[in-house]
Amino acid sequence: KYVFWETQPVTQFNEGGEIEEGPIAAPRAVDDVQAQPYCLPDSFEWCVCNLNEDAVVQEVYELLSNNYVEDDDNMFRFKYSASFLKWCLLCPGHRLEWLIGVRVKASRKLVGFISAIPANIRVNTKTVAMVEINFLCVHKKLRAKRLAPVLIKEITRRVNKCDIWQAAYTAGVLLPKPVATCRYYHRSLNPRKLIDVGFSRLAPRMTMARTIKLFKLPGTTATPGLRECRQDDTPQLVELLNAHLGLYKLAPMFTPAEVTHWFQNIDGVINTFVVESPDAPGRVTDMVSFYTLPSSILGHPQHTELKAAYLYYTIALSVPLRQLVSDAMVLAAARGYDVFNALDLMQNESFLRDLKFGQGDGQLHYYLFNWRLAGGCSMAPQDVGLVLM
Ligand code: YNC
Ligand code: MG
Repeated sequence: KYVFWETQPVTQFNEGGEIEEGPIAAPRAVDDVQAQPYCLPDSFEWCVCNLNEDAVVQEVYELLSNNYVEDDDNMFRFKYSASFLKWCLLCPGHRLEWLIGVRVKASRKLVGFISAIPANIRVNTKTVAMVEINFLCVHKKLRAKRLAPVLIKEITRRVNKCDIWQAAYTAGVLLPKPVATCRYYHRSLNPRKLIDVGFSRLAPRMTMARTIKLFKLPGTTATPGLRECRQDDTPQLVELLNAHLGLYKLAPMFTPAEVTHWFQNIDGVINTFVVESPDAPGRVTDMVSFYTLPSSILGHPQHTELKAAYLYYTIALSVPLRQLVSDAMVLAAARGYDVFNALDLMQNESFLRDLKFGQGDGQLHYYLFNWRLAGGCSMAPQDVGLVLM
């Protein structure tokens, strides 16, 4: 039973029938949104995490490094870097009051966090000004004390105060009610290390040598004209992205400032490559991007970190998507990544098998807050054109 989520404007599991697509809660005025922050237990207080201050980024980084998402077997834990958090959360239109921390009053120690960033997201035919919620985290020693619902209600209040009433978020846990459920796929770049640390296993009747050979990638990329994305590519990328994302039922709509921000090259954070047409210099025809999200390897004597690349947005028009992603993997392997991950959303099914991705365990559920699909239904992974970090 979902004691908290049953009280929230989200699609419930038992819905169905003739219900129309759109907001779940009746519209409200900003002035009717409670002015006071929600109450925390006595020994805690709210804070704004100003990520422009290095000391604060470091605190959020440490909270997440030690307490954020782990796999089901507690072998790995996401380790978002400090520079990644800044890229992700200090995006165009960000508001510092949406980077919410919880501190212990006595010690000032940061023990809780949740974030929102603005995004225009299209669901079927309607484009809605939303926020994306991410990095909900409560310190391990404070679990199961119902702090998470307070964090969620407080960020909802602060977002509502800005006249925004919808949100998108993803989680590994099942909550009422996914708009879609995707799966992660993993492509070994450094199979020996992945097997050593227990991320993958030697397939039956395979030797290490044959496994390494199986996953060996070409030394160079295949696509003529592939190069790092530059800021002056933005106008063309805006057109390409917004046209391409029109194929999906759930997708962001990017402004030029957002394209410049999300599709840049920051070492160890985000990499974006475009194809500049060999026939028409200056004309961009394709793009591929991946972000960097290492995981801590918990309790291994030699290895402490898994370096993972996650496929972000892609547009394949002049070459097959399979080739673009293969080139991205070649570039990632050359940069020392151990594994290349992708979800089965958008058109990714078209390359997963050929490029030797294997299905991961666990699922990634996509959710919308205060927005229901017609009939309370959900969509297929291939209908999802939204990638959250
Ligand atoms: C979760 N991940 O079901 P019920 S993903 C949402 N997202 O409520 P307590 C979650 N809700 O069942 P704990 C959730 N996980 O009674 C649990 N819940 O209805 C629900 N983990 O609260 C849960 N980060 O405080 C239950 O649980 C209630 O101490 C229980 O804290 C939970 O960022 C958590 O996985 C996740 O740090 C903070 O376990 C803690 O366990 C933790 O007793 C490791 O909470 C890190 C982790 C979550 C990553 C993410 C997206 C979050 C989305 C939140 C929902 C946003 C709604 C939209 C708001 C804006 C609206 C506008 C406009
Ligand atoms: Mg708690």
